[in-house]
Amino acid sequence: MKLVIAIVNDEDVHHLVEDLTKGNYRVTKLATTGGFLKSGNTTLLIGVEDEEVDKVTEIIANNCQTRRQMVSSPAPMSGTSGVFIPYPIEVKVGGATVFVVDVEKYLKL
Ligand code: 2BA
Repeated sequence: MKLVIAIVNDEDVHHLVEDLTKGNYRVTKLATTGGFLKSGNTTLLIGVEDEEVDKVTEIIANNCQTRRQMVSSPAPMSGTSGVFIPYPIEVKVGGATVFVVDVEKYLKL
């Protein structure tokens, strides 16, 4: 058995969870925050049999879009002044960041 951990954009979650539950997959949804943008995203935990992993990642890929987001980043004004000025940088976020890990035990007690 595998645990699929998918970090996705909040805007994609609704349709994604709908498609996963339609496919009879069990999903746990966690409200999370990205360390870089410090804005909300959603982490889904999906426990599946090994042979289902490809189907689950396909559903995730079909529902998650890549987005470009502007973020304000501090930069030193001069090397030694210690003064920082913010400047905008563009980052590409998603579609989804997915980890697939082995499950040692799956218990329902
Ligand atoms: P954030 O950490 O808020 O990152 C949002 C986006 O900012 C990232 O998109 C990436 O394009 C950019 N980014 C992140 N760290 C950066 C850095 N040090 N320098 C320049 N750009 C940087 P994604 O890669 O699609 O990641 C989306 C979210 O997925 C992340 O939100 C984080 O919550 C999670 N994530 C991504 N990779 C991860 C990893 N290896 N471990 C744990 N969480 C991860």
